[in-house]
Amino acid sequence: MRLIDNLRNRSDRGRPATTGHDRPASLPLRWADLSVDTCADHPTMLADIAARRFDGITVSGVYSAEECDHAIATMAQHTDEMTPATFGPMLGTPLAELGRNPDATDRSSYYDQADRARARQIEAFGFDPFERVAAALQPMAGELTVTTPTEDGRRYQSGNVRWMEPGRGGLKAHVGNEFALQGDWTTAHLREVTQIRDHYSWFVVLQPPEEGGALSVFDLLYESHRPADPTWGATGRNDADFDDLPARKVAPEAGTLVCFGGGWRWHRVDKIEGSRPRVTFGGFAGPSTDGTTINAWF
Ligand SMILES: O=C(O)CCC(=O)C(=O)O
Repeated sequence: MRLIDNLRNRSDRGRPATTGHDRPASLPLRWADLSVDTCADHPTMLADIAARRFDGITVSGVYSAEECDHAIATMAQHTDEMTPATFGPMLGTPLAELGRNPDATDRSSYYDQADRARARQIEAFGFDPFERVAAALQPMAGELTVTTPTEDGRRYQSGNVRWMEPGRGGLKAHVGNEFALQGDWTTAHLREVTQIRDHYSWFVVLQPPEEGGALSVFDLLYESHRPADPTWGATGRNDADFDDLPARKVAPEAGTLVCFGGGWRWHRVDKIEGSRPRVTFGGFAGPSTDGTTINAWF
């Protein structure tokens, strides 16, 4: 698999202010484009996003292009271990999948697969890729420590790798609170230790697509917007009603971290075009209930 050329300047900065529908193509959401060297200038950023005072950030330089290239080439050798999703395969199985397994009686199978996925990630990158994410977020976390929670010594999956293939529709419009607030036994321990309402969504782009595939962040909040199709099925949902809504388009180059209020702000991954999958490493995070850490999980 070939990593693509530098896609610098593909974020919405500099894009035309209107679409063919005479609607704004980008919104003045409260968003900052940072680099790993400038994160320390924003020590309250994660608290501000959690409190809905700020919408999101990009942080460039979390991985190098060579690290992304190497990781993708290595992980591509393990397609047999990947979990199918509507958009393509994933290396690492979401906690939410546990509830769909009628044989599961506890979370041990989730922790087992989290261990396997982490080992594959470390093998592919040559280091634990979440450690770099945590190091980038840490200066913006105030007194809190960015980490991954454990249950009886078993570690949650910090994030998974998503191959979003062209022609499969991207990831339909959603908002994290739709799912996070359902609260069955699969998330019972997570909810004890982590505030999952209004969680952060984060991902690092490992390979941008050729065309499309931007993260669209809409000027719509969880409480104040009902989608035309309220259900989420095996293929996601029909989100055509979002097509002409103004959105901030976030489409950074490989190695850039995106962290935003995905729990409370409607968003989607636009349809992916061209011949190359969009590949990201990502997950969710939220402040711990004891007020000491920011916990990442997937
Ligand atoms: O991986 C992505 O780009 C999508 C992230 C997302 O939609 C989410 O975390 O809710």
